[in-house]
Amino acid sequence: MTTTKTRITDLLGIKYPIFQGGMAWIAESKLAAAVSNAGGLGIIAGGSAPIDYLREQIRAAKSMTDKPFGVNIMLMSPNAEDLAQLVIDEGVAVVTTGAGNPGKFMAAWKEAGVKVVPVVPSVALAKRMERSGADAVIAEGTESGGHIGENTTMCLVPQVVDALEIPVLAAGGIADGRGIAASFMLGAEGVQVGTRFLASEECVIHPTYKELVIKAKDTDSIVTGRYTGHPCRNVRTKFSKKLASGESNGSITPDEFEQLTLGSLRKAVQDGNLEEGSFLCGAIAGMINEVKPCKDIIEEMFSQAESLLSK
Ligand code: TUI
Repeated sequence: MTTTKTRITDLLGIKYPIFQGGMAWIAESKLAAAVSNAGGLGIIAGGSAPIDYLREQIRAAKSMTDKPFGVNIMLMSPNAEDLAQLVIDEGVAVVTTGAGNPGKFMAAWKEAGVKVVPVVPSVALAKRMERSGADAVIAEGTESGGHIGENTTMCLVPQVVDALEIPVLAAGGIADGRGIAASFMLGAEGVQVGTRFLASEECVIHPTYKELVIKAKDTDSIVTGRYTGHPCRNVRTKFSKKLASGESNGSITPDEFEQLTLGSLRKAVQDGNLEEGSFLCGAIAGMINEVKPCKDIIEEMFSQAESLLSK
């Protein structure tokens, strides 16, 4: 078995079937271009950023790479509708979506020739996405950073693979070649990786954020906000522990929780603010111990996966 020629590499004309996660506030043009130049699919995160900023980011990425890259649309964002149109206007090759059902945009994207790869946390949504014309799906397990579903990568990926004809990428808990090899054993034809790229040279987050990822142990990610309906996995810090205990003992109401976390991702990414910042990261952070260039990360991951799968 080879990990470097799949329906995903054929579909997108990329060397390695690896997407860089569309991490809000984090995944901008420099990171996306570095991943695309290394042979993966770099992705610019829409998050809740203004459209003019995102147009600049897309154009900046075009100036830094002649390879395909994607844009992630966070469907709960108020900018989702405008961004859905911007990717068409700018001729972006690939759209990934998160935190919702992108069904209403699908026809316009397909007509414009944009490849559509939604993130799905369940078999039911995966099937709906296939029916509405998705080119592939990303089955994302609860090991992922940020906003998560409940099912694990190990359980979700093979069930989505069995239910669909289109190719499936695995996400959640993948940060080395063993994770890629395991994903392929589950039937995936590619992977999406977020947390590993936080600790890349090209990732522009505050040094405190990178240090938290590098220093994290296996037990250092926690999920907060389940009671708001938007559970988020992040690094265990004084702030996230305060949120978690307020959530479990009832001293913070869901409304107060929303107020406390409003803007908290920006405070983590730009200011490294340990008092009020949410440092989103996946459960695999404990395995990441070194900052490297994206190219080295990707090449080492695939070389390890190939060697494991050839045994
Ligand atoms: O979207 C993510 N990860 C994210 S988004 C984000 S920003 C945010 N800010 C405030 C509240 C929530 C998020 C930080 N991290 N990953 C992809 C993902 N999509 N995970 C789970 C889902 C998902 C959940 C429900 C996708 C579809 C879905 O559908 C529900 C429906 O409408 O059927």
